Amino acid sequence: MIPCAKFRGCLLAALAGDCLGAQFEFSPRRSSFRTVWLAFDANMRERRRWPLVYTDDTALTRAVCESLVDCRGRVEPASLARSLTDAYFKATDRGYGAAAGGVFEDLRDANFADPFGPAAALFEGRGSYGNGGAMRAAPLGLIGAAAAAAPNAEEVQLATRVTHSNALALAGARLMAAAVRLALRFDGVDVDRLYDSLAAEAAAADTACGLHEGEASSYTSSMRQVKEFLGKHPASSAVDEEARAVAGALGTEVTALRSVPTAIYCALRTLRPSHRVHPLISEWQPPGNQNPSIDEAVSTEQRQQQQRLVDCLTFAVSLGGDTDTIASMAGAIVGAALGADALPASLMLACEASDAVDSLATRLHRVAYSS
Ligand code: R7I
Ligand code: MG
Ligand code: MG
Ligand code: MG
Repeated sequence: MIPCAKFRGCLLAALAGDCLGAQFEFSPRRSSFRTVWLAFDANMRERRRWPLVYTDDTALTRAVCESLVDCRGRVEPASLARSLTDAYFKATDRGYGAAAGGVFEDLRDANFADPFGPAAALFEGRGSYGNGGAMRAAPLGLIGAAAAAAPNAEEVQLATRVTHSNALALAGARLMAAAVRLALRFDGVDVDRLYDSLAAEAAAADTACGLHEGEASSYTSSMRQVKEFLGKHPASSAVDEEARAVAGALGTEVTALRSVPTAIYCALRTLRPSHRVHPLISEWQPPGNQNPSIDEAVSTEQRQQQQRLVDCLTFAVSLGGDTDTIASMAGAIVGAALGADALPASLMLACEASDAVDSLATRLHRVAYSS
């Protein structure tokens, strides 16, 4: 059985990536690793509840969880459409993609009669290739890792099609869900094996969605670039050059193809046992360590896990562009591998609704193992 702490780590780190990244989303210029880190450090030192609000990424991830819990771990498109739409109308100002609002309005106006219709009509019938399906796919990876009768890749595609029907969006969401599912079983050592499994998932997703290897628009070719970057091991002093190169090659756009492989790189980079967290962060003590009323005293090992996660989120945001989404997806993968101990209490205090996300993760875990 996958421990509940891994479900919680996944969803809480996804929340943290969204909240931390939102302050930088589509800034006109990329920020240095140091600049991003100083902002995060300040966020965690505020020591008040929820200075950081979450965006559409978390609103819809929560909605996916709610629907999965209501449907005993299954993807039911009508339930999911309703849950996503409810989340949207609860707060339409959470930074939704330009096409998303219209889909939710159409779904509501037709009383969810055709959960796939509005999304299929977008962009002259080609459907959106935005990353909005992938950004909410983590719960599908969690539930998919657990029960034998859990959502498979086809069901991930069904869940995605409620808002995104383009092949690039479907394949990206499949790959993201697979990354979370595989990260839950990561042994802490063999990142090459995790990469190989992900590359196989990318190839399967390309084939299933009709994307062709060798063309620029395939996850297979992006994953090959991920492998090249993983082989490089640049020094911490070159972190901003690394970020520039990764952002240019893999992308930081709002499209699934140019954000999901980027998030996977951020996660695998951090999970390599040889990875050294940036000196700014290895010298950092979670602020609550000086203030036990916030952070319980943590062990050396737990502090290292926390530094690793924060290093990952800082690097992801330093890539620029779609920072909330890339950091949220990278966080989901790393959080699934490391578990909830990797979340500093001071970071959880700073992120909106962390308590609600935490209990939702626990409910999802219960559902995953009760069928
Ligand atoms: O994919 P989506 O939900 O957006 C998610 C992003 C994340 O960064 C969130 O944090 C939030 O900021 O938004 O929203 P969509 O509107 O479906 O897709 C995003 C954008 O991608 C669209 O608004 C378009 O600009 C672009 N796009 C396309 N452009 C041309 N042709 C998506 N599909 C197409 C297309 O087929
Ligand atoms: Mg967002
Ligand atoms: Mg936005
Ligand atoms: Mg975004």
